[in-house]
Amino acid sequence: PPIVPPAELESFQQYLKSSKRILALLGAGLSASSGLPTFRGAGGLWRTHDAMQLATPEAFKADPGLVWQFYSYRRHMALKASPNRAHVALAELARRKEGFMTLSQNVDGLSQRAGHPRDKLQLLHGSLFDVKCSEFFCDYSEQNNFTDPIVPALAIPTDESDPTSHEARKAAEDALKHTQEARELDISDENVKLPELAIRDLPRCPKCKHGLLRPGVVWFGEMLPRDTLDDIEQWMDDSDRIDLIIVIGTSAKVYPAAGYVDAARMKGARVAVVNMDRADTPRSGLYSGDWFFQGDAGEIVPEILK
Ligand code: BJW
Repeated sequence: PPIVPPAELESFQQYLKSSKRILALLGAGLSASSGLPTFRGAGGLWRTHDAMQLATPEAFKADPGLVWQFYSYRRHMALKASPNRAHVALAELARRKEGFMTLSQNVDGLSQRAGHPRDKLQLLHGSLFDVKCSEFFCDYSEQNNFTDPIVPALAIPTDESDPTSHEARKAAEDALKHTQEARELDISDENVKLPELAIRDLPRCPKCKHGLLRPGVVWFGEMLPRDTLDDIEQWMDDSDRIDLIIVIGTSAKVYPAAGYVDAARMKGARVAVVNMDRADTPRSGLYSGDWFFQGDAGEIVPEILK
């Protein structure tokens, strides 16, 4: 059976064709079929911690080692993952349509790796592969740091590095059956022991030589990057009209990101939502003339953007 009702597909594609100024707002659900977990709902826990509670300046201050383990793990997983067909379809649409702009809340780098034109991609919440100094007086920052692990102490432990845990022994036995290589342990599982970490083992700022480096992502209570906000405002102000906003794989609960749906609507945009869960539509809901496509973004997005 078709994954998208044919009548809705046709009405959306017709409108997409005639649309000139288009926004896409992306969230974690876009990368779900690449194997990366979302924040809210199933998969939103890292060990015993709510992912949302680790994404704060307070958590970093209280336990920088734990927060770095969380982000180092996510850097590693994002590098191992591949962009899915939805990332590719969006990148193609962005190249094809002049008045297209993507606002991504994702920090995993998958849109970039799918070839999304960089001048049409705004990273609202930064990137796992940017790092910066955590000291307020130091302005050190670095982009596209793909070193994995970023420091040796943050390497993902393997069954060989920790042969004592039950999990490790089980993994080691399985591994023997398949390959001779050491197998990485799943440190997102609370039953797997985390390696000991000392503060002096964490990445340190090469400029001030004092502060700890931190991931270049936007935590709760922090400002989104000024130049990103300015660029988006500029794009919004370029014209009186926005034709369409496509909202993909986001719970649309985090601001100011979610506010762009209303901002677009105020300029005439019709809204198309792609989500696994019908309850997760932007706050103001959907109106007549809007679309809701339910299912995996990895399947739906390439279908509707064809
Ligand atoms: C699928 C699928 C599949 C699954 N296919 N779909 C106005 C009102 C109320 C509060 C505020 C407000 N303005 C600001 C605030 C405070 C706060 C906020 O918004 N709080 C709300 C939660 C209430 N905002 C901030 O603090 C922001 N800063 C700010 O406003 O600064 C100004 C300021 C400063 C100082 C004082 C005062 C003001 C910053 C927000 C930063 C968010 N950062 C994070 C972490 C990034 C780093 C990291 O990755 O670790 O960003 S939090 C997390 O949420 C991450 C995400 O980008 C973001 C959004 O989540 P997303 O992508 O929507 O994921 P999920 O999991 O929520 O949803 C996944 C969806 O996919 C679900 O709908 C599934 O159904 C679906 N799905 N599989 C399709 N296969």
